[in-house]
Amino acid sequence: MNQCPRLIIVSNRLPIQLTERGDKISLRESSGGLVSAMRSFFDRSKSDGEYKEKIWIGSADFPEARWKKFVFRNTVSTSFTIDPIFLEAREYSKFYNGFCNATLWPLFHYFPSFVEFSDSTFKAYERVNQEFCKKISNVVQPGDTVWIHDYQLMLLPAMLREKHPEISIGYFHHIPFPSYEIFRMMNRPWRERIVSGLLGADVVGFHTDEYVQYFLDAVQKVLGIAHSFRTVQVSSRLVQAGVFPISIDYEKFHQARETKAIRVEREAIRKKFSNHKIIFSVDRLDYTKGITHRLFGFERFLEQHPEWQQKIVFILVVIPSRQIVSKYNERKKMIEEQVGQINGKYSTLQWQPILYRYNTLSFDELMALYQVADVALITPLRDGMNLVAKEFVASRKSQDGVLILSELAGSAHEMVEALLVNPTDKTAMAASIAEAMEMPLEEQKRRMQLLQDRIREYDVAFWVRSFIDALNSSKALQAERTQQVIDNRITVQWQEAFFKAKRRLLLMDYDGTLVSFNDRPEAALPPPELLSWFRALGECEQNHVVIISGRDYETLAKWFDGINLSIIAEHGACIRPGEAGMVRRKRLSRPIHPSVRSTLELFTKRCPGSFVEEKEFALAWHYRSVEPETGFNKSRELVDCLQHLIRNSTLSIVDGNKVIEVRQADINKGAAAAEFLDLQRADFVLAIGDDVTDEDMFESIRDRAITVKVGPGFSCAKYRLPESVSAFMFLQELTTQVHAQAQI
Ligand code: GDG
Repeated sequence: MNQCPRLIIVSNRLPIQLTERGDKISLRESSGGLVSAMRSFFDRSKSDGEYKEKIWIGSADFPEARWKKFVFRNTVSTSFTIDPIFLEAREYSKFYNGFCNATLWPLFHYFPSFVEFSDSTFKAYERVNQEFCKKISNVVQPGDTVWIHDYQLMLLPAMLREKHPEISIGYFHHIPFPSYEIFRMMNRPWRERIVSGLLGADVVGFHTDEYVQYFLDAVQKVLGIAHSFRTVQVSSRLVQAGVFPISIDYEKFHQARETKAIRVEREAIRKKFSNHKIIFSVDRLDYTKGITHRLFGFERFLEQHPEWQQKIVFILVVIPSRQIVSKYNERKKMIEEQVGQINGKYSTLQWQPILYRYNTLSFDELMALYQVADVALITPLRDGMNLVAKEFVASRKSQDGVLILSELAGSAHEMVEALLVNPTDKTAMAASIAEAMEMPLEEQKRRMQLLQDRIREYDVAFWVRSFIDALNSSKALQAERTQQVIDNRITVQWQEAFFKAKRRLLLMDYDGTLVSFNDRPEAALPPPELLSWFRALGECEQNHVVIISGRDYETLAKWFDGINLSIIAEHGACIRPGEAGMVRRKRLSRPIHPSVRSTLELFTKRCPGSFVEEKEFALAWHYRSVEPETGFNKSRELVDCLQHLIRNSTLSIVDGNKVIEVRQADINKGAAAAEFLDLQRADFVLAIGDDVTDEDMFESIRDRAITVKVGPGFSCAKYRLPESVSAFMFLQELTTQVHAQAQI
């Protein structure tokens, strides 16, 4: 293990600019959100020495020769060790302008009609991700943490995992993750590559809970892997999806008022617009930013509120971006025509409603604008988060000013004190501008204070810290949840413990554990050897065998008639202690709603081979005999449908092994198993099962029992028995040898 863990940050572009003028080459760290996030985090955590080295890997937008010249002449002094990847220009363009910005960007921002589908740009995307993988492989050492950023590198986590199974990999997604209806517009191979690509990470992070849900939904629908508590099991690894809303370096924006350069800028703007209220917006040129819709909203405001004409100015700053992609140039033309049209219509000889600028801003100019504006109008049609909204709030030292924010930006989830608008609704936008104009100072301050308190507390250092903590604890969880595979040594230990024990309790699931699954559940009869083995166990009063199953009581009672064992049927709804015990049935608080039954029946009709099993406390839809892909797809649809249906009821859904069951939420194997344990005082307890319903049992008695999961899949059991080993044979071996010894 590496004694000096290192953090390797990976993003499409490096956070530096390397310029060459004449003989002089200079390097400047860029002021982007991610680099200032990382820098401020490391500045604050310098003393803890968590990472001995931080390396930033990304593609260079400067020629290799310039880098070599620079490194030869200088010691690179940045917050990070910079390690550039040099990609061939045409390849990079196919990757970046092609698949990244003409396919993924519009699709993930809900602009399906803008999406270009091209196999050749996807191939370039694969190749560039592969180049990143090669580069990182040359650098990475055991014990390192690799943190990959954003949609340009979604295939990279899995590529890297294949080569370095043990390293810690995090991925953060900065843009929205779309709903499945949008995501599925990509062909199946791309979908599979992207979803499995992301699952190469240990933690996959998003800005909002909604994006996490959409991602997990895609995992389930594309790869058929179910999730629970935002965790997915990929072969023997656990992958966690989490919500980590990115933020800003609050103090950098809050304290910036003090610099002279900003003061000069600010005073100049104030002087120019001394009798005007200022509305301000700044965005990269992008169709997702909703600039044309915003202009419509502003125009509607001028139309409906003539009293504000000549008293207001809208400073609209658009930052040049992605000029090679045709959709961006079209957008520029549209914006400029619209600005011209509004200015033409409303201007007087002394006044113009919109001051439009198409250029980048220096940090001082940006700060000055944040500080002088009365209103920030930030109305993207979609935005992963939107940091401008947070920067505006942090810059308002005197706590006045109003933020109007699109409800479709990720930041709207946290910034609820802003005036939230639908960016396509020009009437609502006009009303919000009017409300902002008239808002009393006290109310402005009340809202601003709440917004500032939140951003100060959950700033960017918090974001980095919480992601890295999640990554570290995901590794710890993996270690904890990695089941020990049962071997000879363990079997011998258990035999000794069994032999010594005064009372032994064996809690055994039936289908999939003691007998194999059968297309027809009624045909999965216990084989004669199983019955005789149970009989032998039951004859010794030290042993207490419990069959714990989702099956109905009558079937189990008939099959095990005459054998001294207990039955927990229907996941605990019906319990019979011992052979001659009283059968106890729990009462259903009310019958399962008829709409659940009709839904299951509808799915049965649509899906030949499936059927509904009626239990006393549950309804189960079985799809074991359905063609696998159809069965799986239909079962996902059914789960979605049932989730809506049973919301706010006392029912729960169990997504079992080729069966979906709806039942009372408080009835489960966990509660029933714990009840037996509490009564028995057994000093050897073994619980064994294969299905998700057995997880309740493992969870509830984990600290008091030997818990064994049969076969693959996520489990909180401590031990695992490979599917290839018959659970019945294993148990027989365990107990009969002990009995043989006892006879001697
Ligand atoms: C992705 C997601 C998510 C912009 N122009 C100038 C300038 N900026 C600075 C702003 C702000 C940042 O760039 C833009 O903020 P975004 O939130 O749009 O960030 P992006 O990196 O473009 O976008 C987005 C973000 O990632 C973080 O996860 O919020 O949803 O699309 O910091 O101040 N700064 C200066 N001059 C400019 O001309 N000085």
